[in-house]
Amino acid sequence: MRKLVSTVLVLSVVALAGCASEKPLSEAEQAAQYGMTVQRYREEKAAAARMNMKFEDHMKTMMGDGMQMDHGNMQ
Ligand SMILES: [Cu+2]
Repeated sequence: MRKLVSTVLVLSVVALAGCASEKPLSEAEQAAQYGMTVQRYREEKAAAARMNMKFEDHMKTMMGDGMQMDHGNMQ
C-alpha cells in the first residue's frame, strides 16, 4: 500500500515535470516513473533489449494484469 501511494506520488511529480520540459527523462526519472530503483530499471531495460521490445512496451506487459513474461534468467 505504501509502495502504491509513493508510486502515485512519483507519477504525479513526473507528469508535472513532463509538462514543464521536453527533455527526455533521465534514468533516475524513468526509474521513479515506474516506481523502481535505477538498478532494477537498468535490468528491465536490458531484459527489454534481449526481448527486442521497447522498454515502454516491456513495462506495460510486466505491469499489466495479463500474461507474465518469462525472462528466463531473471532473479
Ligand atoms: Cu519483457
